[in-house]
Amino acid sequence: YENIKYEVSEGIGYVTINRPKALNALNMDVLTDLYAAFTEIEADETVKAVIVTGEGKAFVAGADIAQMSQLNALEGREMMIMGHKVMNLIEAVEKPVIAAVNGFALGGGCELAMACDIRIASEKAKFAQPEVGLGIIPGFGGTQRLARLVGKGMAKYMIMTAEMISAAEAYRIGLVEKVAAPEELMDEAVKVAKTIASKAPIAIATAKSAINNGFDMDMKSASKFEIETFTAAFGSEDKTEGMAAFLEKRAPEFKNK
Ligand code: CO8
Repeated sequence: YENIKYEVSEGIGYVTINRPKALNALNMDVLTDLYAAFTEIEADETVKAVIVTGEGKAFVAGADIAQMSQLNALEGREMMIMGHKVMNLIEAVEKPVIAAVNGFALGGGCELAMACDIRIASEKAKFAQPEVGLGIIPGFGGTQRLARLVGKGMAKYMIMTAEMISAAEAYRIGLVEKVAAPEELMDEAVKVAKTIASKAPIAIATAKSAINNGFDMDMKSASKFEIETFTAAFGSEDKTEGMAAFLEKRAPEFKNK
């Protein structure tokens, strides 16, 4: 990959957006690399959890304004659709994805963080949806995911004022799940990734699917969906192993089966 770094170590996939000179702004090339990397991750059984972060002082400072400024409405729509494809793939991939937000997460960067399952922010991170100041609106799913994460009122506040908020404020409103000292951010993200990776992979994947899919359904349909996904996990070999290990007072050895 030319615009991201991707490596796997001890079952964890590390995706680092790597355009530090442009504060990791998302252009079509970065989006294409991200789509390819997550397609690779989806198919790789050795990857149990993923951490997404940014190189340098930013997580991602948004979609690339220089590139967008050159696009007409139709081309802009294509870029938007590509962004949606990437975010939807990250949200659907059957592995936990953690955003380690090391700095600016603005516009498309905040949207990328929101497509991940869990967000851990450095105390130095800053969040905003500044699009209205550029004459546009969030276009990589932000109007929808922000409202779902922090509620309609706060989403409207952030999107309409374009105000930049601190990590502490992002934590307060539920936009991030944890805040860490800058030098401890990656350790904290790895700790969470390893904790999740130590659990039964089918259970993690079905929990992710049940929460994500059920969230957009009415309660009745969502509970039906939980019953169906639960049944898949209940029939797994890892369920037999997990429960046997508990009863035998030993650590389970999950096989993703
Ligand atoms: N796009 C392109 N280049 C960027 C971006 C960006 N989003 N952000 C920063 N850069 C570049 C700067 O232009 C600068 O380049 P150069 O050195 O060549 O002048 C370099 O990165 C460093 O940036 P600054 O000098 O500005 O650094 P500062 O520390 O002074 O400021 C900020 C940091 C506050 C983050 C500032 O760079 C900034 O405000 N950036 C823009 C933030 C923004 O508005 N983001 C939202 C973009 S819109 C969006 O994400 C829409 C998503 C949906 C798109 C749908 C597709 C059509």
